[in-house]
Amino acid sequence: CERLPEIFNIAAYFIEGSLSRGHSERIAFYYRDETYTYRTVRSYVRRAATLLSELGLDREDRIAILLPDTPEFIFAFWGAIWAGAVPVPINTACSIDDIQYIIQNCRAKILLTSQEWHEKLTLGTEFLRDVLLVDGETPFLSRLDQTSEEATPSRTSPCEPAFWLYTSGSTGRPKGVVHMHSSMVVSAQRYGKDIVGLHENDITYSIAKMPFAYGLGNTLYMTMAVGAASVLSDAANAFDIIADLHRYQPTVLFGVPSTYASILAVKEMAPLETPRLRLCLSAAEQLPKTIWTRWLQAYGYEICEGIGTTELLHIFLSNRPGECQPGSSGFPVPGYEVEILDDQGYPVKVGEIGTLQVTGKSLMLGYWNRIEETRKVIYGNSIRTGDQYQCDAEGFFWFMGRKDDLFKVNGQWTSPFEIEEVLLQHESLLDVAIVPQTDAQEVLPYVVAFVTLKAGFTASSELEDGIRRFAKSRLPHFKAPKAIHFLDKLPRTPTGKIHRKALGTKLAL
Ligand code: 3SK
Repeated sequence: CERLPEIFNIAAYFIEGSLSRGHSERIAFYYRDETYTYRTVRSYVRRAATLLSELGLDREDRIAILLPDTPEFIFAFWGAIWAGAVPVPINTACSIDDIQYIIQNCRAKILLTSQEWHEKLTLGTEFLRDVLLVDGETPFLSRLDQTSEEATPSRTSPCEPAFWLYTSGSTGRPKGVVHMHSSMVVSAQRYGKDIVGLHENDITYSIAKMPFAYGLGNTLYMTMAVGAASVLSDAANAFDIIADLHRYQPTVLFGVPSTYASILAVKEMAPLETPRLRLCLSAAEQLPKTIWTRWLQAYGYEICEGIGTTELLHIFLSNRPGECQPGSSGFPVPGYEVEILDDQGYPVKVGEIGTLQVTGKSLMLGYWNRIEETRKVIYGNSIRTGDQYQCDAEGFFWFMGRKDDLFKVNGQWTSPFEIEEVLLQHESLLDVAIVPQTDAQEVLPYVVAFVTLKAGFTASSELEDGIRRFAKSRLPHFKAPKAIHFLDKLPRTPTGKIHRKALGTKLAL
């Protein structure tokens, strides 16, 4: 745990800190046509703390927040922490089944959501005492308007639970990742200030939403740590995102690879005009070099790629602005020690593939009520992320896939990314996912591609042949896909990563 005073409340630290640093009249966030200053945020956060306490939310009790990125999300999140309780944001992109599981699993005493979501849920009453709605007869905001703002922050400690984030693996139920009050201080300093160089004149725009650790940092607390502003948006496609970028003119764009690809795909129809943008970043998934290069050619910005995990709260490996190595995850963020280990736990040699182990002070306390899974990944102060990496002689880290993503073809370990990278250079392809396939006749695995097409292209056997020929001319023959399946959309997890397991299942059907 980071060295901080014995009594430490992260909500008070950021919110009172922003006022004492002279940011009270600065804009903290933009939402639709509204702006919220740091002073207004403090007022609503204190009111939320009072209201939640009055409703019986005690220290360490959980409040589930099932909302898109909105002011209510922010007030409830910080208000709960201010009161010593523990907010649990839930991604509205999760399945209903997982949402209900999370509300039950975290034993939320209060749920904050909208009428529409509430009607979709069948909620148990074992733990849940109250449901607060952001709309309807007595919306949450109007209740806050009627509440006093006198609450003093709960006297929490830096190492006690402050908030949870649920992470979905490719199998099994989502796991509740328990984070301490100190974790955000570490990520805001190490990544937000040291790498991104956030400062008070920045306006950030994040594609990832706040219930995802990447979005939480980009939109909520990294900006707050420096008195910057962020945009709360629910833009769902490239055109809406471009409209937002024009409207708010952010200086920092926290993207994900599929968004960069889809903005590029409509560049003739919707050119980007963002004179204030100073930095483009990417995480959550491997960014293909092709997209990196096209983005640079089209708009003149490099994309600064990094990788994080919910368990470490934010990014721990990152390229540095101005010296990006396209296709790589860069090198360790200051304050994090990153090693690549073999199956026996020894560091591998330069160029060899192994499992990533990361040590850093933003590490979670553990997975809620999942001791075996916690013990499997935590080694002292470190975590083994399950990501397969290699490091080159210059110290750049290269992601090879999750352990389950790598497969052998023709006796060679193969990463899906090297094949996806090549296919993405085909003029017709927007999105590509490679998975191995073995069928009854062919004992050895072969490569299969799932693809989506750019506007103006139609699936046909000629196009399939053309893509196959294109791949064969650029890859060893055994890595070229034997079959190509055209989809309207690739299946993605709630945090936007390609759901490779679901594609494997498609093949089995
Ligand atoms: O998936 C990532 O790369 C990521 C980045 C930042 C924070 C959290 C995550 C999972």
